[in-house]
Amino acid sequence: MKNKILNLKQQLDAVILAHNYQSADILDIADYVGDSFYLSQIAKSLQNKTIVFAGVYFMAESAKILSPEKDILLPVIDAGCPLADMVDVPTLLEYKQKYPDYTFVCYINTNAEIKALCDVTVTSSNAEKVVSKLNSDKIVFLPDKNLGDYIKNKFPEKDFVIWNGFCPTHERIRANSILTLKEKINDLVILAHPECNKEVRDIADFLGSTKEIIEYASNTNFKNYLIATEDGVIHTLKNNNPDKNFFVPGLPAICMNMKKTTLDDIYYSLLHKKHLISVDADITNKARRSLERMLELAR
Ligand code: CIZ
Repeated sequence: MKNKILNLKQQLDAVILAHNYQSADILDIADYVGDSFYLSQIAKSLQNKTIVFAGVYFMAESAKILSPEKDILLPVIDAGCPLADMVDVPTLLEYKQKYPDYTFVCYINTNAEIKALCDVTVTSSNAEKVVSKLNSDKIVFLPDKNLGDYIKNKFPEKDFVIWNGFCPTHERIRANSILTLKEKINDLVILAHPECNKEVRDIADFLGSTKEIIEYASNTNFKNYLIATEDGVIHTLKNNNPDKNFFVPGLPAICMNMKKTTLDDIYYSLLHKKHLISVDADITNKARRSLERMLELAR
């Protein structure tokens, strides 16, 4: 299947992008691996017309918004994001009425019509920088309450209204499982994603996005790391750092949506050009403004 994919990819002059949370066999055949924003930027910079995005819906949609002229394919159309689905347009419009003088900051894990209604998008790696540059002390942050709380604590002078959403995969990671492992393993360095709950964030040695967690483990010289984020990053961490040990607390934190995509899906996505992502032109223009504002502020 890997050879079939590589041949077809060459024939079609296509590129495969895979999110850090994909399964190992997908990560191994991808041309580029990274977080959703890095991959959207890569999609924009490539000359190739056809891009297969192995990830979840909002990611392929963000790539399409930044590169409307390209064919962005999502191999499994119902690979969604429960966190992104925790915001709906009518409730967001109610919030906008209730908080008319607030700046609406949305996490990249949102659907296009939500980004279109927000002032700026952020990722977990640039949220702090973007918020620090906003000319506003009143912020509505959505949809992730954990990332929102983490950012809020960095800006005690600002007034935050935080949406009540969460990532079910990160929410399942428990501080007591981490502490149990810490008792057994000497010098365990805890690296956690800010989508984790407060108890986990409070005991972490380092908090960062997938990209920052991967960089931190590669650029430091400890032996034992505990990884509190989706399990997909472990493959890259082990490949990049064969002499280091990576542990997970309790059962691995697996996002079922991220793991829906298989090699067969990638092959049939290329063969039948499916599923072609399309975003309404008006939504594209408004959502692109929110994404481009992030780029400008995160520079
Ligand atoms: O930005 C992303 O792709 C997400 C959802 C998480 C991360 O930290 O990479």
